[in-house]
Amino acid sequence: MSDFEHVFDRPPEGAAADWTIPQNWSAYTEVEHQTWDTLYRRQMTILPGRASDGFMKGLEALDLNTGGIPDFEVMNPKLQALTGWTVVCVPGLVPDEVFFDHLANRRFPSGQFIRKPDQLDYLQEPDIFHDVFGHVPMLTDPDFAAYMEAYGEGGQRAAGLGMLQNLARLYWYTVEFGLVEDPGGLRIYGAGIVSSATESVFALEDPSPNRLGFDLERVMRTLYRIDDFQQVYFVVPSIEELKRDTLQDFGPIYARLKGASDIPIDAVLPSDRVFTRGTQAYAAKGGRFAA
Ligand code: HBI
Ligand code: FE
Repeated sequence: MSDFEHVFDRPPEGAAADWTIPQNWSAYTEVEHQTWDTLYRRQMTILPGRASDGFMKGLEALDLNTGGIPDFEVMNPKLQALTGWTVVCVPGLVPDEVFFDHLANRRFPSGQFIRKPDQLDYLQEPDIFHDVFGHVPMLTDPDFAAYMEAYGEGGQRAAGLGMLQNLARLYWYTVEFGLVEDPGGLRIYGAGIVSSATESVFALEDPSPNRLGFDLERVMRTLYRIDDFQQVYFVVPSIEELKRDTLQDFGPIYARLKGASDIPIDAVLPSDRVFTRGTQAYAAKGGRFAA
């Protein structure tokens, strides 16, 4: 991650001890506001019928389409009234323990910067569009709100037990890249998907990836990739069930995981509930780096 621009060893100049910085909303340029509007409008042509009911409802409740990058002083009171969550600004990726402490206190850390106009389609670092458009709508759902708080508390504990790698996989395959079975069919709710025009389509419609039923221990053993579309997506029956599955004591699970092997990214196991057995053609051809 050392090639990331927005990553620091300690709070940079101007940041508080908890790594937060002011949003400084009035300093965003016209081009930066236009970048938000472009990305927002593009997702709104793609997400209806693909994003989960919960995400679409949250997006509407937050009213993030008032023109340009949302002002947190306007957005936060709406979010706080719904679930007690607020969004704070950070300079970029923050250390794990700082990240978990914010989540455990129902504060979601968002990047302050927005991508450059030549990075509309892809960047690895979380910017304010990914963090706010992608993550914040689901935080208006009371079950998801409770899950994320518990994740922050669990992160602090997992770090102490040396199990962070396993817990990070849970975050990846739910919060970032999760699918849910809505009454209308399979839908996306993961922030990494809903904030990406191309992955919003790929995750649901491409024949390449596996789509498998969510199983907590299975997910915690599964490798993932950070540089391209996922090769497997996990489907939860509902966000309420995700919350129930994860509000248990992970102690016994961690004890079992210590002796368990990692599961390859493209594996389909006999015990998996298979929604789609993918062809893996996209990854086999070299993914985003294909000639
Ligand atoms: N910092 N700002 C920010 N956003 C993240 O998503 C984030 C982070 N620091 C650490 C982290 N995520 C992950 O390492 C944990 O989910 C394990
Ligand atoms: Fe994210």
